[in-house]
Amino acid sequence: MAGLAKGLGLTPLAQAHTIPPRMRICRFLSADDQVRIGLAKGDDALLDLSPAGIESITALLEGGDAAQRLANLGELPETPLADVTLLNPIEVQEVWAAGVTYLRSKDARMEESDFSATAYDRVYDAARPELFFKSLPEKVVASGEPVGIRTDAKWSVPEPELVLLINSRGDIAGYAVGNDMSSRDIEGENLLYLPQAKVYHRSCAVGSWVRVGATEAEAREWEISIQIRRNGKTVFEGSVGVNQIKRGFDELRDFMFQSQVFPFGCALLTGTGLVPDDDFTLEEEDTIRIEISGIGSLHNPVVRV
Ligand code: DO4
Ligand code: MG
Repeated sequence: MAGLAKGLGLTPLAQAHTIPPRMRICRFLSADDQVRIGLAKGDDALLDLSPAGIESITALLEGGDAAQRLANLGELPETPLADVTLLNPIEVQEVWAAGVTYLRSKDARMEESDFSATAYDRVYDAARPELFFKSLPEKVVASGEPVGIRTDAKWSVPEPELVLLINSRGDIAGYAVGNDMSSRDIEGENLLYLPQAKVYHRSCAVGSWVRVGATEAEAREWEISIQIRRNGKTVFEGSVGVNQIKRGFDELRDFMFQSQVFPFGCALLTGTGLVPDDDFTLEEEDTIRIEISGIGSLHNPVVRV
């Protein structure tokens, strides 16, 4: 073990570690350029899970109770976060998104659109939620990488959202921080343009931490916050409680799995409750920082794509 840790450029721990109550895992690039899975140790370090045979987030989430498995590990090598690169945690999962799950999202969309306004009103109250495909896993942007605003859009916003990581059996096995980048003028012009407003180069960011072992009741106590900075100044900030989401997580999961299979599970962005005022649009070189209190933060600069 000590030899393996040394070979990886990591410091072996003298004693078995104590698992933190806020159990968070990540995918990271080690100092020797290997993709590995890590368990957060406080805010500044991680434990490398490869000596415990944990080589993917997908396998851990598929295996059943990830938190229980992580609580029963022995001694593991520790490394400072400053020495590694954190990667996007979505390995092979399709990424989907729910919409109009917060009142603020419904109201803002009704204002931005003309003849399709009633669609938002109706779906907010309907039994069936709005669910749409958002991204292939390999196109998801990691924390630190640029998110995109479309060249042909005039009104672009980030959508800070809680992400559910659901395994192939439909268990909600983890939670992450996501950004459902959107072109409001394109969506507002005609609802049939939604895929163009939502699915384009660099339009989906997720990262870096996956919180495991939390119930929906715990997640509903978290706060989602956003800060957008431009030329050294904050140009938009806001926060909303996860408890403002209208639909239950199981309800969203059940519709996701209705007449559908996800062989490796899926990721589901659960909708936004934070929409800037109508005179706000993102600009190139803005920076976006999204934080969810129970998970961590996602930060991305903005580029035109
Ligand atoms: O109906 C369009 C998309 C809604 C959405 O992405 C959201 O509410 O977060
Ligand atoms: Mg959204």
